[in-house]
Amino acid sequence: MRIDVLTIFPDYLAPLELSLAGKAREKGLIDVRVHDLRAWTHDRHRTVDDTPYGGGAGMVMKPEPWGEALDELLADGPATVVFTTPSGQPFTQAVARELATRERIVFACGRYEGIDQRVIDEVGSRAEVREISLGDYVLNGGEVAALAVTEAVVRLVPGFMGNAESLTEESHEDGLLEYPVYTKPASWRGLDVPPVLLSGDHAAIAAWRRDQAVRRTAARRPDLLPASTLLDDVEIRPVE
Ligand code: 6GU
Repeated sequence: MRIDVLTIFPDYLAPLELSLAGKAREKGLIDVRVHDLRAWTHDRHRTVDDTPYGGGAGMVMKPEPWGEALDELLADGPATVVFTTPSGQPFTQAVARELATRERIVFACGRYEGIDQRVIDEVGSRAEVREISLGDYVLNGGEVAALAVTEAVVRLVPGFMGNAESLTEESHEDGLLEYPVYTKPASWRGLDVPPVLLSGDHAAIAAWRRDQAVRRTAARRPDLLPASTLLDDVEIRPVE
């Protein structure tokens, strides 16, 4: 998978060299290229923004540098173009799974009050476009969102994770939050690990974990429960 990131703060994307994405890069599974949008400006001040038509606070990102940058990156072949914006579709594990199937993703990181709408409309006429938000809060720019989306997507690329089971047995993959986890020692500061986990009874452990996952989801994220296809006869009451 090739990932290009267009931003006016290329240093912000340095973490892509580290950690999970860095490992995928070393293994040759992903090819990440970060580009400074200002490389596609032509004036002395390398201007990327201007005042909004119609008035109002803040600045809008000018269309020309975006148009030329996207022309150049899309000339290498088809790609899904992801605009990171607080007015986008909420990013979820389902969106991550979909993006993980793509050969190429180009992230366009917006700053200020956003990018001139014609950029999104025009690239939409020649490439698959997604507008994605990290959640219902405001960041200064889309760079952190591009990092988060990249990390969530890259770990789903086949061959990336050593243990394929840990991909399916975690929060959100089955529509539920993950059950609580414990490790040694069995007793710590007077707190004991739930005895069922020490019982060796694998069916009982699976049933307990599922029950805990449903309780946690009901208490913290009740909005997720109708989407789960796995709901059966677990009684829903608050997590103690
Ligand atoms: Cl993708 N960008 C900005 N600027 N703010 C956000 C966001 C993105 N997602 C949540 N808040």
